[in-house]
Amino acid sequence: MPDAAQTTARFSDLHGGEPSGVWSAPGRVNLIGEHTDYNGGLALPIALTQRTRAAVRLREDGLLRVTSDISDDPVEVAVADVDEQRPGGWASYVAGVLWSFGRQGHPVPGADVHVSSDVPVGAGLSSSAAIECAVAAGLDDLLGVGLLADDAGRARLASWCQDAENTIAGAQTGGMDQAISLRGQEAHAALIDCRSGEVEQVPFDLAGHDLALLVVDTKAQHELNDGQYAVRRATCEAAARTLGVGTLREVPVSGLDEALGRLEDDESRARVRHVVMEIDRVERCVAALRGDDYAQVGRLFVASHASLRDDYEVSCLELDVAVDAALAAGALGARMTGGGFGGSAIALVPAGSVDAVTAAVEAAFAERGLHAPACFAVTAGPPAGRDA
Ligand code: GAF
Repeated sequence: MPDAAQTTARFSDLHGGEPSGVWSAPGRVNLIGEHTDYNGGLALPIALTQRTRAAVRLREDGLLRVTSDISDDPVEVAVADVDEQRPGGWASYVAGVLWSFGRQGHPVPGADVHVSSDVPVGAGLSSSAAIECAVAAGLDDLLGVGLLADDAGRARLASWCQDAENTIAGAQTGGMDQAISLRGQEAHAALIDCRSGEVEQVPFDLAGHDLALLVVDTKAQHELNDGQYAVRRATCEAAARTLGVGTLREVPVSGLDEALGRLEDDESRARVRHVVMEIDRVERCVAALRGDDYAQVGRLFVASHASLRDDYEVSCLELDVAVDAALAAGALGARMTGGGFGGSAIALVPAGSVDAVTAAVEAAFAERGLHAPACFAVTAGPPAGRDA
């Protein structure tokens, strides 16, 4: 990824002068706990070492001017005009954060921003939250808000970024991605309780156990604001209303059958079954990680994928091919990660099998005439912060 000096240099080329600083924030892989965050449930993501950098300088004329390494053409919008879907496209993730700061009583007088990233875009690895959190870290520093200083502040900043994504970018996402980007820890997975907002750090050191976590970016298109994600969320919220609970988190596994019996259609039953069982799998996965039982972690990955594929119906051919090929080649477990409908899968593999599993996945894609995937091993990196 371009380092802070390169991001500064690009900023100077495109905006003139120096930025006031450079901040960065990680993408993420969710180990398990998918489509649970907006149900008040549990999720267990790691922050990646792949990061998005934002070089930022405030301006006083009410204008936001954004550039990125992907496109030199600046997007310009008056801060006062930022609104639902305006300016639209990826710049909404930047503009949305300015809007959120204003909404929280910290008006931004304008800004020049240059974004560079090595979080693959559209791969379901949370590239959008990484942009939001890098920009939020910069504004927090430059406006002297001070929320980066501790975990409670970072939790607030994460909720402002989520507000930006929900309201300005138009994706009704649940908050896991912003939480891990701001609150993750190196060499740890974060057990996020999306009801209480609490985060518990769980040691995550695969190398010490001769294991690796392989990401398969399927290159299948993934969009969270195309309607399907919002439909899943709405179905869960309607089911919670029918069951008389605030969120599906309140349905215990022991009461699942009774709850399912009170729902009227098979689709709602399948969605609720996924959510309730997935929250339980997160708890079991944390116990397995703490007990160094990686065979069990693998089994839970497999069960999670089957549930997302069959009950939640958010998988796709490419994700299923990646998971099946990885398992056939010796992975302990594999599953889609993130929102689904494309994006990435993960596989827990013996460290010595990374190349063999990669080759098997690539061969399976080639056999089916699918776009070549990108496979790479990942580790848990640090959260958002200032780079320069
Ligand atoms: C996307 C969303 F942004 C998250 O909030 C979460 O719901 C996830 O899909 C599914 O677990 O990444």
